Amino acid sequence: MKLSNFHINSYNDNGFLVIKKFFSKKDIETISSELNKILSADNKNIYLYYTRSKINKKLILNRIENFYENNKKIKKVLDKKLKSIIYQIIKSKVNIFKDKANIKSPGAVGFEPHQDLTIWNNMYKIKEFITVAVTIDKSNKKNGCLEISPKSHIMGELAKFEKAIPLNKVRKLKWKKLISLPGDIVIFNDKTAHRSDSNLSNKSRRMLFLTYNEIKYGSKIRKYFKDKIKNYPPNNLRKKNIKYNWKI
Ligand SMILES: O=C(O)CCC(=O)C(=O)O
Repeated sequence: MKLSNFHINSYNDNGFLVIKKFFSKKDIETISSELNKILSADNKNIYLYYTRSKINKKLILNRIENFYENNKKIKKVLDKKLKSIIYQIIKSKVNIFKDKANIKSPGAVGFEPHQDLTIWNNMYKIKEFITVAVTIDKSNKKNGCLEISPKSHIMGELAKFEKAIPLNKVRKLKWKKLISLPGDIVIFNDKTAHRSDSNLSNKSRRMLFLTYNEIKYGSKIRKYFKDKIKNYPPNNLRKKNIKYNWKI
């Protein structure tokens, strides 16, 4: 897909860009069925995170991480198309930095308003990250669609390190609910404030979040996941008597 100047200016002005129907139905079906296969396979390199449902306190699947480098079919669908679209926006080639599928099973809690910058600030000396969110299941107000704050990317750091944006600032920001259909994408950067509500519907709301860095910073994905499972391992790799803290 070739982006117009209108798209690129819109990304630069607002801090995000929505592209409807970016991935075909077939692409999304491939990703969806591969995510399901991951759940029934036992690949120790792909990490499954579970939390408690806010509706009935049952253990529910929350996130799948590190599938990008461990599932050839998903990688093939995503790789070229996303790298090409990012290239058109930031005029630089990129490497994948991290990947996750937020499953948002029924009852999953939402995400507090935050900028990714406050968590990854200068991580591995990388100065800027760009993320693409890919809708797998339709998202709406009931299942906690992504919400973005237009123009927040030019407001500097809105929160302290590893913290959510404080309420007095959240109230002053504009918020836009991004209701989406399978195949839609939204591109934003590490300064763009975003959040989402809990999923109070009876179906999952799966959305991929693929984060990239410019190639001049190298390829850090392996290092990222090595450090990640040390600091915040998936449920099946946790040690007893240690409290692990999820940072936004
Ligand atoms: O999945 C969502 O609803 C939001 C995800 C998010 O904000 C994040 O992972 O940083």
